[in-house]
Amino acid sequence: MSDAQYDLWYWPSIQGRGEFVRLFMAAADLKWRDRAREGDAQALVEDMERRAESGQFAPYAPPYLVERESDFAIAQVAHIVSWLTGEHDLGSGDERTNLHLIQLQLTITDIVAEVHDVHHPVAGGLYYDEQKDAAAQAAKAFREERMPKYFDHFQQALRVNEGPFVLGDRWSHVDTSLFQLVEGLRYALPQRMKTLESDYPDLGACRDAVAKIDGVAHYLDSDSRIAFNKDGIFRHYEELDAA
Ligand SMILES: N[C@@H](CCC(=O)N[C@@H](CS)C(=O)NCC(=O)O)C(=O)O
Repeated sequence: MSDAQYDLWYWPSIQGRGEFVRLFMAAADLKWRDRAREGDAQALVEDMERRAESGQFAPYAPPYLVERESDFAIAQVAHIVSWLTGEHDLGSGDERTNLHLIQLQLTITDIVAEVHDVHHPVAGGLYYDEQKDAAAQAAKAFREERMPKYFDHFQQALRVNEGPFVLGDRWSHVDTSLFQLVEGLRYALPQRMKTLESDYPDLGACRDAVAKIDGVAHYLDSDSRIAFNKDGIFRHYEELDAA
């Protein structure tokens, strides 16, 4: 019998959006089962169908997290990590600050959607090869305009309490997601990150501090942390990267 409190449901062969939830749970020492990795993608499809037919509110898309004892299922990365924050008393202790953390997490959701749209600017249902020209255009705009604008914003947030985390010396769901954002962009756009990162030392310091959280360090060292690949959200296509 597993002692896991939660079931995470997400596509098994990529980090994807599921990784933001995994990193948060790892930092918080929460135990979960990665259900589609124990089974396969079909198991995920079937679980979603079952929930859609249950007459209860159901997730639209993975990732979603299930509290095993109650079968309560909750979707949307930003929503999942803020729900867990409340459940396990991992917030700032101040309601308005917690709202600002959620605001930042939702902004991370926005940039993650833009990262996806760089390689799929026309349609998610088409292959990358079918939209390469549009992707090149989208990548240029993302690298030159969007990345610095988002990074300015995250750096400003990291300076409110003088780092290394957004709350100062206490990590939150925003920091674990910033870690994944930096890691993902380093993989996808290494040349761009190399030139940009020197302007954003606070972002790198946050990334390094998250990597040192015991639960995260242990997780990163485990088989559960699979490598980035060309099916995930953060994808490396050489032609989309430039300094
Ligand atoms: N805003 C949602 C996005 C969820 C999402 O787009 N999930 C993807 C996988 S990363 C999916 O399977 N989408 C199916 C669909 O949109 O039809 C979140 O942050 O969790």
